[in-house]
Amino acid sequence: MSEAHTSTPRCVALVGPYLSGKTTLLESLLHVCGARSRKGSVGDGSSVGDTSAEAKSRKMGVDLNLAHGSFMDDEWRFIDCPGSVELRQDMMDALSVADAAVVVCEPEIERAAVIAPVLKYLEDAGVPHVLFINKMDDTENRVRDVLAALQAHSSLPLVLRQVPIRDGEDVTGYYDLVSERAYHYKEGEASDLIPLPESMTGRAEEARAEMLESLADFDDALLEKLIEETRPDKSEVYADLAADLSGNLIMPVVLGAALHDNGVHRLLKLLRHEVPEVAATAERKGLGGGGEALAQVFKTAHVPHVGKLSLARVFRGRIKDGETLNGCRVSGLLRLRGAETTKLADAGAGDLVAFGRMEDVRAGDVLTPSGAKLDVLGWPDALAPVYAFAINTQDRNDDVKLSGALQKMCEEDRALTVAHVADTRQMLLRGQGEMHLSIAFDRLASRYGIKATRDRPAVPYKETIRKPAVEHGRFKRQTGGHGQFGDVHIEIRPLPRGKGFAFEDKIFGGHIPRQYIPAVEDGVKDYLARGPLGFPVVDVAVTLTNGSYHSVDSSEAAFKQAARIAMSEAMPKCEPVLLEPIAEVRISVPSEFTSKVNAIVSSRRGQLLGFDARPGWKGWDEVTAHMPEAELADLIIELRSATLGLGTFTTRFDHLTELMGREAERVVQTRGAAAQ
Ligand SMILES: Nc1nc2c(ncn2[C@@H]2O[C@H](COP(=O)(O)OP(=O)(O)OP(=O)(O)O)[C@@H](O)[C@H]2O)c(=O)[nH]1
Ligand SMILES: [Mg+2]
Repeated sequence: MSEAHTSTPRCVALVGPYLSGKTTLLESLLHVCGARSRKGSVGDGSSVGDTSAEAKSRKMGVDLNLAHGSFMDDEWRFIDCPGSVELRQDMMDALSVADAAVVVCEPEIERAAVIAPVLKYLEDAGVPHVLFINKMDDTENRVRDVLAALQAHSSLPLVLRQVPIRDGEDVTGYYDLVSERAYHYKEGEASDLIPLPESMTGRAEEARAEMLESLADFDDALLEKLIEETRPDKSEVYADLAADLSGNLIMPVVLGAALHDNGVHRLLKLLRHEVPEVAATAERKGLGGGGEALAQVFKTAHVPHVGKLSLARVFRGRIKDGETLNGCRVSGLLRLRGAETTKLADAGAGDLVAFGRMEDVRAGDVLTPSGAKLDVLGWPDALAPVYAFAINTQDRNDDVKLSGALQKMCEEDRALTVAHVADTRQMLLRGQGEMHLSIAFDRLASRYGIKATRDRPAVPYKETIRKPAVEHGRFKRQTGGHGQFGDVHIEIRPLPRGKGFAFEDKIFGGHIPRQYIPAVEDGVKDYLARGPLGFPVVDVAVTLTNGSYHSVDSSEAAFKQAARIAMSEAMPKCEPVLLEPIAEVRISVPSEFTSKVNAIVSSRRGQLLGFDARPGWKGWDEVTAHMPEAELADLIIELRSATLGLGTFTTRFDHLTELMGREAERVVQTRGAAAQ
């Protein structure tokens, strides 16, 4: 058991900011693992990942890319995650089954903050993570400056493992601070061992001392050696590095250029020695070692011609094709590599597989042969939506097809939800941003052949009244045979904001028989669904004060009609006024952007309520404001463009407020009574 590696496959997720080079790194990892004879590229569309039409047309990752390889007899499973903030859900879900993450970032200083959300998520989820600073072939920035900028966004100390060797401005190799060896990069191959250039010895020693000091913070024996100026054994340093990564005490940092395979061999070696095994990951997630076979599903994919696939990690035991898990049969056990699939007879602990046609299984489910309920593994919450489209079919005959397709797409992507809004009679597709929803929209066409249209979501305005009124409504019809007769006197008065609707019956002496009174209330409510301005009416009280009936002709329907008549006569005289929904919005941004947020809030008719440090986020603020819902539809777009894509917000309905003047006129003209 003292061996640094075992034969169980380990799983690493590639995460990090948008376009930092994760899919390129996957390609390079597979190349170094010998899993691809020719290395592909995202540039010409020949990579293992990003093969879908939606990924190719956008030149970005839109899905999880799974792949596998072996390096020095160790089995690896890779999950390359899309970097866009709008596609974070996939990353979060994939991380819940990974043994570790490689955070891929660019060697940037001004935009270093783009790494913050990923690091914060990894820290909160407790996933061990290594930082790979990519694109070292294309930078003049000094590594120590890049590191200082990145450190501001990590709670864990960044522990630099290599220093770059430069020829002029070009990075041509690196010095490994643990093995104390220098290497020269070689395109497509492992680097050559070279002597450390003399000019670098000072910097190398300094960086090595810094690394050891960071490790000594967690190892008293090492600290003593450093104080006594004894050189620690390499094996001791390696052991510390492995323990500190697994224990989420440090974030080791390596350098490279995935495009040229630079530093990738070294990265794999680091992973080989330091990434925890699946048993340790299971333990980290609260799962004991013994017991029956167990897998957790982290993603559902509906693949044309294949059907539903449940992507899962086996945490324990061995699972066979055809076996029953949670009462559902595994019909097809597959290994995925990009868009390719390979059939397997069985899969053991550590493996990353796809179970075929388990219709009742959802992402997050923990599967076992006995189906025992286990919630120890944990599962991230679905992200709350920040953007929506109202969606419709161009051809009404596609309506059933549309709801079937959306159901599948929402199952595949938990950050995507569909809701029918009764007030506005719209079907809303909600998600993480314009691009997230556009991808879904494109898929409706490319996968399901559905042409849909999209609109802005309508704001659910309401209306109320400012003055009371009394009214008499009579419905009388004589059309041969049975007639119809209902007669009511009502009083209408405004209620305070937020009180909704109240109905009171003050009939005495049987002027209207009891059985007709609910019909009067129904008639009033019917009317209130669309007031004089064209919107649902709220905050009114209606009192039935008097009336009369006919022993033969009166009916529930007649009283309902009489009530409607009384309401439609009275309400326009009650000074109807439009009510606009106001939300409480909490906007989170790095504090350097707080003043920009204040300006955005004011320009959108918002009222600032205050700002504070964002709980648990170093260097971030949370601004709270009341903002009209009408101003929130594209808030995320403006917010992201003002904050390097980092700003986010949550919102919840707070209250309704009167809307008057030009804006109210415009709403009534375009959406209300005048428009219908
Ligand atoms: N110069 C240079 N360019 C690179 C390197 N690695 C990746 N790139 C380029 O960076 C761009 C993005 O690469 P991807 O691999 O698609 O990045 P990604 O992180 O997977 O992107 P998303 O999944 O969309 O977040 C491409 O144009 C790559 O060619 C590198 O090491 N050096
Ligand atoms: Mg990618």
